[in-house]
Amino acid sequence: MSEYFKGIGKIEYKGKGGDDLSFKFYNPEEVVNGKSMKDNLKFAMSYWHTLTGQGVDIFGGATQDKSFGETDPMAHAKAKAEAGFEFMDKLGIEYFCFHDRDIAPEADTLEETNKRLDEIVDYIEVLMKKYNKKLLWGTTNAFSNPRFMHGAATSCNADVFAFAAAQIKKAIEITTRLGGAGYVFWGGREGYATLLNTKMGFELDNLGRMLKMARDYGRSIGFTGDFYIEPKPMEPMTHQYDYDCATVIGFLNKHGLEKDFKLNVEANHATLAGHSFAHELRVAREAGMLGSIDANQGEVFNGWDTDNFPTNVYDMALAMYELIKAGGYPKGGTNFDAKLRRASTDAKDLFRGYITGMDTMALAYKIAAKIIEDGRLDSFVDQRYSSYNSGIGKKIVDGTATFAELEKYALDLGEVTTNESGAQEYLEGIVNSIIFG
Ligand code: XLS
Ligand code: CA
Ligand code: CA
Repeated sequence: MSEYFKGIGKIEYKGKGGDDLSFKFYNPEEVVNGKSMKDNLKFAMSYWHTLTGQGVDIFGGATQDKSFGETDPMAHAKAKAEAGFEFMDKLGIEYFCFHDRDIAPEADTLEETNKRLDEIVDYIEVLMKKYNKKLLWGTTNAFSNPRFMHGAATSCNADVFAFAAAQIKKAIEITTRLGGAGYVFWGGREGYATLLNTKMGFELDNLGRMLKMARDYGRSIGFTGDFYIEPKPMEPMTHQYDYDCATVIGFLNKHGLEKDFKLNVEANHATLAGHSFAHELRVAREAGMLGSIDANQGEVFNGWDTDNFPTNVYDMALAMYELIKAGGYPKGGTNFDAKLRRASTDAKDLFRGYITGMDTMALAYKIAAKIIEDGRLDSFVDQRYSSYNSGIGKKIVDGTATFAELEKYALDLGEVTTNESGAQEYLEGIVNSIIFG
């Protein structure tokens, strides 16, 4: 087997003085919250950006070569897999995530495409054993091929729905075969371009039908992992149905999918929806549905999905606070759905991107752990709601208070005399002193 990333050895933790090809803050064996950082963060490589993305944008072609020295489609698929496992091995990343079409290219017929998948899955299985790597989640690319121009499960064309179902069935089979801990549904083109041609309610019901069939089939073949929906508000469609966490949770509850599905929350999609990443994670956590994370960040002033490697430690610390408060990942992990900038063409850049991302996540996680250990934020919040611990507040929470009783209470009170400060600036100061103190 050839070495694809020549001249780059295993990336080690060297601390603050380390060079660009070492971890400065991520020490895999460091124990925080009773677990190693490796197990707290459960890093995953995204097959698509890492091994497939070539720096293409709508104004120009490839700037990064991902041929791995091969031109034949299946030889290329194998070389890609080899390069991917070498990359994970060198970075000490334990997990990976893929779309079916990332690992093997489509052929002329579905039957032939499925044969290609079987062939590459056989090979990936060998590599997983050799390098001791695990599949965090699998998914289906039911959005790139022109047949999905109107969507997949939400297409107006029943033949497309059937085709998407066949593709999802196969992708769940290979995910199960590779011991995947999760299966993601990102609604690639599940949305609309214009309401003028769209039966929205009908499309949403069809999406529910597809997910129920997927769940039932997955369980019937022994898939015990979590299913995830990954919210995103727009792009490629004008409006995507899985807009944000709150929307998706409502949808899952309506369709009886809430026991099998959790959320795969992506940072860049949160900001596209006009939310902070921490907000989206809070929504998921409060619903008991925080499953997995796609770690990245958007360019602050751009309204599209730029999938940069995460560098904003402050925002990520508030996000990691939500993860720790949720009790960590149930079965998920931290997938770098992140890509190099188009002009980052040095052979080392891919490693540098991951290293910076992993260091950012580690710093953020450790800060979040300190905020929780410090306890001032938690005790402030507990105190802020303490009027619900006794008296009329307790009756409201217990569900025993009636409108008549509350009216009498208010009349007796005459006016609300105490309302304490929300003290936002005090709390922001605490966070800063923990980060920089
Ligand atoms: C695209 C999504 C996609 C999902 C997997 O915006 O982030 O990459 O994570 O289909
Ligand atoms: Ca994603
Ligand atoms: Ca994205």
